[in-house]
Amino acid sequence: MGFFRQLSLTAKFILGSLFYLKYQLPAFVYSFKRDRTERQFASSALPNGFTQPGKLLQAESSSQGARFYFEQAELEITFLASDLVRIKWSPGIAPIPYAIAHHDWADVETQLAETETGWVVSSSDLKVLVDSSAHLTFCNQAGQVLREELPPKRQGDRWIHQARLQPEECIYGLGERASTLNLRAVEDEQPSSRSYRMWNFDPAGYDPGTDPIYICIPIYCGLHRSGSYLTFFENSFDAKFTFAETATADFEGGALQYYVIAGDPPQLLERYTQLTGRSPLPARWTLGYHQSRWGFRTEATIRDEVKQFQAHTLPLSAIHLDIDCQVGHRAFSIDPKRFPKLASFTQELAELDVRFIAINNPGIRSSRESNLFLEGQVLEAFCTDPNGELIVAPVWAGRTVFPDFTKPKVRAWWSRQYAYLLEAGVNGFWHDMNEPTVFATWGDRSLPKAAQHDMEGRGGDHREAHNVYALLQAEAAYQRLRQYRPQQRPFIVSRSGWAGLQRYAWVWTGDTASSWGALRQTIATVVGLGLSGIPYSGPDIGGFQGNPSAELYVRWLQMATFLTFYRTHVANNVQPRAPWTYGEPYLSIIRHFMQLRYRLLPYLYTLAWETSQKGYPPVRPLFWFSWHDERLWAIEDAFFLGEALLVYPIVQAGLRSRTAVLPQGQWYDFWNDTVIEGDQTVELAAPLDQIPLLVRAGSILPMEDHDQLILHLYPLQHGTSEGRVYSDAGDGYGEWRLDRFWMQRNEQGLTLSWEQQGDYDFHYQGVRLHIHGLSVKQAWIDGQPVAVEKQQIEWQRFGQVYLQSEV
Ligand code: NBV
Repeated sequence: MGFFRQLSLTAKFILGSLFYLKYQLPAFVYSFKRDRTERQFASSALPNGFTQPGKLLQAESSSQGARFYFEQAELEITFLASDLVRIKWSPGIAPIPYAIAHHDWADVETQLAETETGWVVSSSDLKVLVDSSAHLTFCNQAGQVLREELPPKRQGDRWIHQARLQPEECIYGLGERASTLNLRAVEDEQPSSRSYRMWNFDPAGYDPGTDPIYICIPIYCGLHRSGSYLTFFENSFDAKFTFAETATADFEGGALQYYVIAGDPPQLLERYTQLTGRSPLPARWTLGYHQSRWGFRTEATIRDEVKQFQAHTLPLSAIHLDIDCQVGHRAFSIDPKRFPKLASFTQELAELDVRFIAINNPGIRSSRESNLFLEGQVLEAFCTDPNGELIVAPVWAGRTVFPDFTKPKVRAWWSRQYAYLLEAGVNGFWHDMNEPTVFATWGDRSLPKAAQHDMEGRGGDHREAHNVYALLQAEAAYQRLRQYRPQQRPFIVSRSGWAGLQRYAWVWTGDTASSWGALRQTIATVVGLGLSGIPYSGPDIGGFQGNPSAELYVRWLQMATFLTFYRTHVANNVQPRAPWTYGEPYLSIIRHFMQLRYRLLPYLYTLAWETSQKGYPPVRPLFWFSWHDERLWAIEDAFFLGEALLVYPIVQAGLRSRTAVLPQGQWYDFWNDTVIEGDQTVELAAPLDQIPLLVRAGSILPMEDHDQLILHLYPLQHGTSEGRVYSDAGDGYGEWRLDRFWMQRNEQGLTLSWEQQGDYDFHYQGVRLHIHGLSVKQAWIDGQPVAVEKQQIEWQRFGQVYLQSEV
């Protein structure tokens, strides 16, 4: 590194440290105050000993289930669907249904019958056995045990729930975790104990193993030899989940109300997202590449950055602006000195097909100079302690107060503030620091647990509101964006959240290190988020805090090409990072992958549409399609993108090949069409300009090139398979179309037929078929012979294609 570059980095580092000094004293003072508030309003000490439900006194059937009266507790079992049951233990404060999106379930036929040891409540798909001392056993219809629960315990407000796990059982989910994909660690073939906290938290930079991080959701999927199930605890209080021989969920307060779903992994996610809501279809541009940096201070810097994309022939869909575009880091501000003509600037970017995304933190500067503060005061919008004193804490904008998003009036007021930025052409919002996070020298970096919240009028405190804070902020923003821009699909990226966040926002994985370990970690984190109902996520490519080597950046970007959120972002005290930072040969490799991403947009968009219909995450674990294959349960350095693509990223320095455990079936090497038999472990090449990428035999992979739709056909040896392409205007809520293709392969050749649904016009000029794995001798389209060149056929629309293969 040159002397001047080194000097400028050192100067930056010193300035950066001075900048942080400014926050240190307030952080120190706040930590004292927070502790004092906690002490002053501490809830009464927990009683000694636990209460258990005791003996069963009575059972009665109820609509869709049954009610059980134990000596010390009541249990209500309600089937919402034949494979989804809600379990409610009382006493306890009932949750406000923030997570729940669906309330009108169709009737389910259920039966209550007495057994030798207790009772069984059953539907056509699921049985719940309740014994006389409050053990619950969940079985599928074949009678196989999916889950066995011990009698829950209660101590004061605290509920402790325990379920026995099968020895081989794997556990996935809990929202966003910097953990192994299987959250239940197995050491020397024995499950060892692992705990996770349910408290959204900004770790201020993290490495694999850090817990908790920004999005904690009390949901997990259990997978074992007899099947799989999903459990979601509808309780937003702080909790500790421990997985050892049992799965223990220990909640600081609230009710013990939870849901159990039975089925294979796709069914679990489909049902869970019916309950908590599905991600709406995002605008098509959101699936392109996003460039971000903590350090885009001026219009000129951004203009220059966008020019560089053009100069390097790199595609770009959005630019993200961090807090340094604001006036004193204040919410909803953009500095007019540095962005003097915001509306014409966003227009200039729009003409280049680049969207402008603005950051926003939830805290509002506590100052009589701030209108937002004054308005909020009038509305009693901010969180207070139980004596009604405002909670003021240091964050980026200085002394900050926090809107209480659990109050409907506050959500309405807060969300109106998005209007003028939308008017100025801002296309999306990035919600940061919304755990909520404050600066503290020790202890929790958030509001005191005693902070008061409206909780939709019923009252409550931060113990319950903390984890839903960002969810409600996202909800407020989403609804308002829908209202103000009815013809544009909202784009919100949120750092924190809870169950149901998928209805409103995407997420990024926060302040990761720039290390190979963090790159590898991203896979388990993103897949785990998907299994927790959150389908759109991605890391800061190259990591947030640090300067990755060129190789690390290239490998990271290659992997992220196959994740949903594709964004480079970087901290302000390290080297700025963009696709061209490392020069050649890296730039060409990066360009190739970015262009591949854009060519894959029909595939990605169709997956996004499927997500909106079914709730399946586009990025899936290896066991998704073959959950009975135990070899796949703990693989955490590979993933599926949809059904067709199997991605084996390179997550170690210097590696130029890697082993890959293949699920059953046949696989085509994306780069050279070699057909590989599944159900084995193979070594795949990974020169720096490639990562192992396989295509499932039977896939019809839609890609595009300018105005042409390209269907890559990867036929099975024998049999029929289907492919789909969803399209619409790319934004808004107008017409759509679904093109469905059937591919049938036999000894003589291959037939491809096309069926079209929906009213949106087919917008491609033509279709190119690219045939892999079969050498074509002759081809006919709707009975007419056509030319085949280099395994490709170009045509407009067709009903049926017949391809005769060389013998
Ligand atoms: O706004 C600055 C950063 C942002 O760049 C990053 O992506 C967030 O995760 N932000 C955190 C606040 C400060 C981090 C030290």
